[in-house]
Amino acid sequence: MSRTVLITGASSGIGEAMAHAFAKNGDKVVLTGRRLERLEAVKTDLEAKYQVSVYDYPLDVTKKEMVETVCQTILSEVGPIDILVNNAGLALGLDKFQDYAVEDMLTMLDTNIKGLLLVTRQILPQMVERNSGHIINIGSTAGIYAYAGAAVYSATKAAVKVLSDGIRIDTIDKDIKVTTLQPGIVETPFSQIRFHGNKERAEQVYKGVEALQAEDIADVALYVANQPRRVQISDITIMANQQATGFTIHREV
Ligand code: NDP
Ligand code: 8X3
Repeated sequence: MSRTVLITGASSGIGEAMAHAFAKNGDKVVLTGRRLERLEAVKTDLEAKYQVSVYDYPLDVTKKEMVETVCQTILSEVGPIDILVNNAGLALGLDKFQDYAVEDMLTMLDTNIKGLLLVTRQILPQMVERNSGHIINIGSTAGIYAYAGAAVYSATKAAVKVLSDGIRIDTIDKDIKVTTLQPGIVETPFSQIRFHGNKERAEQVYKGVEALQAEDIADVALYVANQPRRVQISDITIMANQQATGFTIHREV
């Protein structure tokens, strides 16, 4: 049966790949993100490839009023959301905590934690009311293993895991699943964003290692979403073959 899947951060990387995976599966997808032109391009691509309805709504998850308005508009224009994928997120910088740009720290908190909880707060009540739904939150191996220069990013992803656990407890008497998906190193525009557009530095992150691809994470998200009613995958960690912890990576140079 076709479901309606709302994805935050669907304009790029893992979110875009998940939009393809769900659309290919026959699900309706609702794409959100800040860059409307990117959302439109993804929508056009999906509509050309798959026979499904695709919607797009510009949304900055850090803006409280915008989150409220856009989520309520989606619920009234598209209808109930069966699967919410909280994927929008970012790392900014890779510096010692004592040297960190404060603005970058706050943007990570606002996007990765505040954004996730604001969107979920808007979408979850209709799942509770309908006694049906699945929330898939994108954490990271960074939330399990802290690493140098990433104290705040790691803390935000640890918070994603704990928020997921708390929401699972609060909805335990409802037919609602909550999953934390924790990817390791995935080759996406993530590192370019982290290094404020420095392409050369971003390329170094993936040098000598066969990094995960966005499609690998999308496959896992679809697997998690396609389990029978009795199965709830609470947490799932996906590492690259040459990765042992967040930053313990064997590189062939
Ligand atoms: P990308 O940079 O390709 O994608 C990030 C997405 O988040 C974009 O679609 C971006 O859209 C969106 N986004 C960022 N800020 C906001 C905001 N304020 N409001 C709404 N959307 C926003 O990176 P990835 O695909 O790699 O990252 C996706 C998720 O996966 C993130 O949560 C990241 O932390 C996590 N992750 C990534 C890993 C990796 O190695 N790449 C590993 C583990 C987890 P737009 O700019 O249009 O708003
Ligand atoms: C993003 C991947 O390796 O920077 O979560 O933690 S990493």
